[in-house]
Amino acid sequence: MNPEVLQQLSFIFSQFNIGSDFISYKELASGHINDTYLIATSKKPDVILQRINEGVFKDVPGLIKNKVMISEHLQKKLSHLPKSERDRKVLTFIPAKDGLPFYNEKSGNYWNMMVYIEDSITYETVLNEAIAYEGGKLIGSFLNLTSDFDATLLIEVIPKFHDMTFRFSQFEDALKIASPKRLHSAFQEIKNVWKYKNEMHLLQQLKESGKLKERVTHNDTKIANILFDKNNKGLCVIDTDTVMSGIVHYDFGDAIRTICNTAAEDEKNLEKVHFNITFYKAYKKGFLEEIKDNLTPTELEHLPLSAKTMIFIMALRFLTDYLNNDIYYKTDFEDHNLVRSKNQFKLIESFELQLNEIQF
Ligand code: GN1
Ligand code: MG
Repeated sequence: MNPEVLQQLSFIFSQFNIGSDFISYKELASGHINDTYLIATSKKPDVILQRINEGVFKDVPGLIKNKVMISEHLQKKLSHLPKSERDRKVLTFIPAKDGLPFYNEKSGNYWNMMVYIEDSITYETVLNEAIAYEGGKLIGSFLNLTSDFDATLLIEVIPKFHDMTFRFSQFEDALKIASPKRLHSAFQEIKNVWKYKNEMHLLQQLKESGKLKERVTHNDTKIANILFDKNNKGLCVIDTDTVMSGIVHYDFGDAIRTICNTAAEDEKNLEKVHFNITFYKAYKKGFLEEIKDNLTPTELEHLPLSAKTMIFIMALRFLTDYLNNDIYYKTDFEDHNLVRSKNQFKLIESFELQLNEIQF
């Protein structure tokens, strides 16, 4: 443990209303935006302390209010379950000593604390069909249970987050300022962006014309944000930072982006990157079992397109950040964002080769 980090975390910990002592910390480094730590405490439960990136999120108190409201809603919807079970299926936020659901350091950093769900597992890639199926059930159930929550009560934490036109305009701005070196390295990916442009705006057009209903969506449904228990049963959807109003396609598609990728989203060896159709079918089965009655025929019809669209939007965003010299996502090496973008484009290619099977 780094002594400075230890000192900072134990101080932040002491600002929260929790009747136990700080023992040790471990960084959980899977996210690309926030800093997340698992804190071992003297009395159970252990907790998660998270510093929210206020460069990315402009209204952190609003974001935390969103998360707390959604957790409270889910807790009510699952009130028939014993508390011990409910507490493993829904995130519980712990307030600070002043009663606020976060602690704001003098330096401006915002922290929030959650109960750590014991004996839970996360994956970066899916190992088998059963996990894909459970992932689908959990995302479907999240959407189903939040479908009666008034999405207009949620603030838009990142305006136009999944808006394709907006992501294209950011990409075009990046093209203007990118270095010749990076433009050259990303030549093929830039060409790909233009190739898919029209098709990748279809969902947004349907949304804008009112044909796809807006509702509460999670907006970051990658596999790493799904907790499983020791028997690989889906437990809880975590990282609710980006819950906002959206369309089911965002969550259906973004989950597939990682669940059906045979490699991690930043695997460099593209030969390892394939779209796993068996996992797609298993995921879709689980998803529909939970939410089918809550979907319109138009929503259903466009689920396959949502997979391609969400893979594409991440390819585009990683590429844009690469052209901007890595100002948004955390990166571990020089071309990390380019690797991520290439990986997502390879996944789209593999998706396209299997489209006939995916549509049915
Ligand atoms: C970011 O930080 P993390 O891993 O929760 C990003 C998502 C991307 C994801 C790609 C606020 O999420 O949109 O899908 O990286 N979150 C934000 O792994 O931009
Ligand atoms: Mg996130």
